[in-house]
Amino acid sequence: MALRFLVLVICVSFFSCKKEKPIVPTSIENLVLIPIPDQVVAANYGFLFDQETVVTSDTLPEIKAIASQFKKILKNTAFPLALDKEVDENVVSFNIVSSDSISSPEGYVLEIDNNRLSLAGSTPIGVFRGMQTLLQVLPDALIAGKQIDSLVIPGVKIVDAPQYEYRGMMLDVARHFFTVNEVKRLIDQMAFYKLNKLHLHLTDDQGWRIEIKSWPKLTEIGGSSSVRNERPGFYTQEDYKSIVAYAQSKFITVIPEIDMPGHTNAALASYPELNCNGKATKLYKGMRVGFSTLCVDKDITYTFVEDVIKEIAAMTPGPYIHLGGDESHVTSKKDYNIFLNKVFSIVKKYNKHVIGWEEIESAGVDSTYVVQHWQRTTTASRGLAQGAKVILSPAKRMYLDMKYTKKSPIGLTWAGTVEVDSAYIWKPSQIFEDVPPSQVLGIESPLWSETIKSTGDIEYLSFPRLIGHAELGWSKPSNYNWDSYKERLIKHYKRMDILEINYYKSPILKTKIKL
Ligand code: TNX
Repeated sequence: MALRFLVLVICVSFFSCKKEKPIVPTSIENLVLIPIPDQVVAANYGFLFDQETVVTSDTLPEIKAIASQFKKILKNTAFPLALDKEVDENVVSFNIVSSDSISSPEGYVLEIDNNRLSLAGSTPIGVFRGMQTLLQVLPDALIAGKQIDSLVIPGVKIVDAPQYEYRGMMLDVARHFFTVNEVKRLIDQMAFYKLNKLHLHLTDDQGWRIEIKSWPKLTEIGGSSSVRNERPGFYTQEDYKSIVAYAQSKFITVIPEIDMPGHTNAALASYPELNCNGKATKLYKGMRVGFSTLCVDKDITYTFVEDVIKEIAAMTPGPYIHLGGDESHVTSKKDYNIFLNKVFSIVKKYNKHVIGWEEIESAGVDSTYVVQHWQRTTTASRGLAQGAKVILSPAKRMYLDMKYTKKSPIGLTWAGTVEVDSAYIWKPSQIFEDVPPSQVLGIESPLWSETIKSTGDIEYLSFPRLIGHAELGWSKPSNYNWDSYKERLIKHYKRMDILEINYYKSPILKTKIKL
C-alpha cells in the first residue's frame, strides 16, 4: 500500500507539476551600472531563464513595446519566452504601479531573484529608464548578439530615481551640420544613460539649419554655408519632426535654439531687410564670434522673429524654446534688453517658456524663465536672484568641445582642457550654493561643433565625459565617487565597444584591472 502511494505521488509530481527550477547563487560584483542607481541590494539567487520562462506586460502600448524590445534582445537565446500569460512564477514582468509606491515619474524598481525578473515604474518613462539599467545588467554577449544557451541574470533589487529633472546634451548643428540619422544615433546613446533633453543649436553665424516655410531663403542661402564650408545643410520641417518624434519615443525632449540677436549672420546673409543698412551680409565660414546682430529698430525684425517662433513652436511638443542671447557683442545693452523683451512676449504668445544663455537675465526674467549658466556665475546669479531657474553647463567642467588634453586632435581650449576626471569630480549643487535646490533644474553638456564634422568626432568628444555628466545628473550626490566611477567606466569600455561608440580612452584610467 505504502509503495503504491509513493509511486502515485511521484507520478503526480512528475506529470502535473513543473520541474523545480535550479537555484543559482549569483553575485553583483561584476555589475557595471552607470549612472549609479540610488539603491542596489544583492539578492541571494539569480534569475535563470529556461524553456518555461514567460514574459508578461502591462497592457499600455508603451510598456508592451518595452516588453517586446526585451524579447528581441533575447532572440539569440534558446528560450521561447511566451508573451502575456497571467503567471507569477518564472516570469519576466514589465509593470505600471501606483505613484504611491514609486513617486518619481522617472523612477523604477528592478527586482531580480530566483523566481522573477520584474521591472516596474509608475509611468512608462520610469519603466523605460529602468529598461536601460536592465540592459546594463544583461551580459555583454547578449547585447553583442551572440548565440546564448544558458542565461542567469544576477539577483539584485534596484530602487532608483533621478536627482535632477533636466539632464541634457546640446548639439551644435550650425557650425557643422549633422544629418537626421546622425542625430538619431546620438539620441540612442543619450537614452542608454538616462539623459532626457536634447538641445539643438539650430542657427548661428555659419549656418541656418531649420526650414522656415515663411522665410525660405534662411535655408536656401543660410543653410549653404558652414565652418570652412565643410558640412552645410539643413533639416526640412519633416526631417525635424522625425527627430522630435524619435526622441519622444525614448522620452527625450528636443529643445530648439534659435540664437538671437547675435550669432545671426546666416539670417542676415539670407535677407537684406534684416540688416540696419538694408544690405545682405556675406555668408561666413570662420570661427570667430560676436560680430553679428539683428536690427533691433526695424519692425520687420519682429515680424521675422514671430514667424520663426510660430513655426518652431508648432513643431515643439516640449514647453521650452531656447533664444540663445549669448555674446551679442555688437548690440548695445539697451538695444539687447529692448529686443529680448519684445521676443519674450512673442514666445509667451505661443505658449512656450524661454530658456536663454545666462546673459538674458539683463532683460528681466522671473520664475518662468530658465537661464543656462556657461561662463560667469555672477551673471547667472543675477538671473537666479530674479527667481529664474538655472541649467548648469559650466564650460570648465561640461563643455564637451574642450580638448581632453593639449594633444587632443580636435576641440577648443578657451575654457581649459577637460580630462575625464575633471568632467566628473565636482558637484552641481555647489555652483550656486545659496540657491534653493528647486531653482536648479539640472545640467546639460554642450557640444559646439567648430572642430567636429562626423559622428566619430561627436562620439570622441562626448564619450566618456557625457557618461560622467549623466551620473552627476541622475545619481544621488552621496553616490558620486570618482574611484567607483573610474572602475565602472573601465569595465564599461567593453559595452561601448559593442555599441561601436568611438570613445576617448584616457591614459588616466589605466589601472591594473583586467578586462
Ligand atoms: C562659446 S557658450 C559660445 C559658442 C561657441 C563656444 C565654443 C556660448 C553660449 N557661446 O558660440 O561655439 O563658446 O566653445
